[in-house]
Amino acid sequence: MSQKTLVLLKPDTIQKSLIGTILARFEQKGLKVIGLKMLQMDQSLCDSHYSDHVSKGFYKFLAGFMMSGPIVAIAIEGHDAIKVVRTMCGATNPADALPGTIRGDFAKNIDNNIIHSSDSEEAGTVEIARFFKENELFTYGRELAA
Ligand code: FUP
Repeated sequence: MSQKTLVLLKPDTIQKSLIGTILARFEQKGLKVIGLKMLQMDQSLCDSHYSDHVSKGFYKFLAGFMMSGPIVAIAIEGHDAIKVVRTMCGATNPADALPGTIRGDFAKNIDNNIIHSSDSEEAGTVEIARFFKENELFTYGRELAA
């Protein structure tokens, strides 16, 4: 089943010059990039994106990290994209993330864990709409890749 998911490359990804390396993994997997932008989160965008976490003890630190520098938002489409992308990202805590996963290979600790991806199809829809206007999302074929 084709699904859409939102990926955020967090400020540590940009600072470690890993944008291309991580984006390439998704392209090489055959997933389709349907939206792509660089931005810096503000408090209100961060609060809505992490609405499940705003009351938690770690939130202030998480929000400070997420707003500390530019991020890259990627809307991705593909077969079972929610599960495929989350599997590629690895466990939330990089200490638990397997080698070969993005967090397993590149992330330092849970405070700086490189990447976000939507955890359900519903979240994917809501999160993509939060970061992209309709005219920033694209539908296209792959005839030229043949
Ligand atoms: P994920 O779905 O993998 O992004 O993980 P969560 O939604 O559970 O957590 C979102 C972010 O909160 C994580 F990327 C890191 C941060 N977090 C902490 O800093 N401490 C925690 O105990 C749990 C999450």
